Amino acid sequence: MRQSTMLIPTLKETPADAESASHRFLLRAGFIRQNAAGIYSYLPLGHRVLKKIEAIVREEMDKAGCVELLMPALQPAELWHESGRWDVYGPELMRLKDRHDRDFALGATHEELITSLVRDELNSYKKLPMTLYQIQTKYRDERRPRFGLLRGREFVMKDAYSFHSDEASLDERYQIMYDAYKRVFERCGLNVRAVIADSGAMGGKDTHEFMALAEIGEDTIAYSDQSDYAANVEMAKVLHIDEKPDEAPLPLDEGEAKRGQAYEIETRFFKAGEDLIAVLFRKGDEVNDVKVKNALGVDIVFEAESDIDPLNPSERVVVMADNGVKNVVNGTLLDASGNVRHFNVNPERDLSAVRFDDLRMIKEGDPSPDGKGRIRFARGIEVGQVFKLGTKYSEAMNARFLDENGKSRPIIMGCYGIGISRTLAAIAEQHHDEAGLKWPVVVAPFAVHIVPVNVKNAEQKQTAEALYEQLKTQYEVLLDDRDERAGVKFAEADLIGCPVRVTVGKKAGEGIVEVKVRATGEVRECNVSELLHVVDECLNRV
Ligand code: 9G3
Repeated sequence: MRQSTMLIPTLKETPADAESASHRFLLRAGFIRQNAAGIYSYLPLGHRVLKKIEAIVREEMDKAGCVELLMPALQPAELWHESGRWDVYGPELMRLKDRHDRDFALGATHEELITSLVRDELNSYKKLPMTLYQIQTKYRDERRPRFGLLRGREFVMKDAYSFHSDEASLDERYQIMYDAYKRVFERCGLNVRAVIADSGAMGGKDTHEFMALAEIGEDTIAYSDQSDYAANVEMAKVLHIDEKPDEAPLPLDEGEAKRGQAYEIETRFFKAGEDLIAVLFRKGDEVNDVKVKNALGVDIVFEAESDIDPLNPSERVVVMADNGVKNVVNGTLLDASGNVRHFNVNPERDLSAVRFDDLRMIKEGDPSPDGKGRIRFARGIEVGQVFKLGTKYSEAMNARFLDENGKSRPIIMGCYGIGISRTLAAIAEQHHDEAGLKWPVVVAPFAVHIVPVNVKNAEQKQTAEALYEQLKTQYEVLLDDRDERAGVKFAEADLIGCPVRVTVGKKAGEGIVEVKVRATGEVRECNVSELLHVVDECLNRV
């Protein structure tokens, strides 16, 4: 492709609102342009990368036995009423009315749509299992879109849905998708960790998130330094180790309160529906709301205010405590405002009615839940997620099948997402330096970037054109045929980040050109007669 025909509006300055590296460089290198908050155009270079990522995803999905289809972005509200989610989601679900004043949702995800599609077809065990997928634009009206493509309001997702007659079949499909996801991200050149994640409001049970490691990531991963254990920090289990100080238990509230981390027990209150929950935990520990809601078996809990005394509750309150509280002897119980309410609290004697559970956030240095090594933290960008949905949607929407005994059962489902546009940004986060982007070969907008230093020099121009004609038979080549200063061309080539750059300069007359590997900065001269071989070597090594 000739650069003079391409729309690559590079920027010299970093736009003020670009807070992440990928946001900064994708804007500056002319890959994307913002049209509104969280809404972007993929300019030609960005579009080429997006299509390459889609192609890798499509190849792995097809290899994994998934069948592609395409569903509408405009979804009739009736389906979201059937699933009960029309009223569950707030302003994040974008809604509109058609000319007949009928309600529609702009698709944030497609569980309802796909279930309504298959429920009249997949009505016999003979037609199961089946896995369908699409690559489609999704809409989620994020309160705070940020970091460019990392958290947009319109984005490209591959979403797959699987349908099964039994759990064993779902488990098998889940593993196939899990392995396919590992291959997708490996091929994209992304350093990704699959972490145990919380199923959240999605119902179902198992779920894993695929996290691209990056400082800018919004999620925190807890991983073991000596095994492949890794979990979303909110899901990481804390191994309880029974270690008590050898101190004699004293009578409750007699004498004086002992202060400090070893003795203090803090209290926090939550509301779960109508219930008021008090959670006791050791000073220095942090309550994990996700664990509290999962322990209570509810979808969501909200922080609550209360000055109730957890030991002598004046009204109905469920009192729970993190396992760490068991190791306290002669503890000092602080109420939600941090005031001492009791002291010399000894759990076996004074907290016998309290329900103990793993309720705290895991911390760096904690033993890994699998007993191997210690926990470390890393930031990650969630680029993929696999869910065992169970029958949440098939029951709500009456998607049933007749089993081999003629008994009607709800279809068992799984769902699997990859953020295509988010993956593009994650690759940029992991592959850049201060000069710009450094695309892995398989997703690069072009494999080779030919840069003649001075197009006014006949020798350089002819050599560049000849090399372009020759190389483009083997590779995708971008020829910088613009009449621009050399410095500008080099800086822009580094910004755009094609894996190999061929510079045609003064030595063109002697048949010598310079080859630069963007990823390593390695530069070497070679004769034009051996260029194809050298480029081949560079591309296969990068
Ligand atoms: C909504 C809105 C936002 C949402 C959802 C629904 C996240 C929603 C979870 C999923 C689960 C899986 C299929 C592909 C993989 C992920 N944010 N989720 O359901 F209405 Cl506004 O999307 N869906």
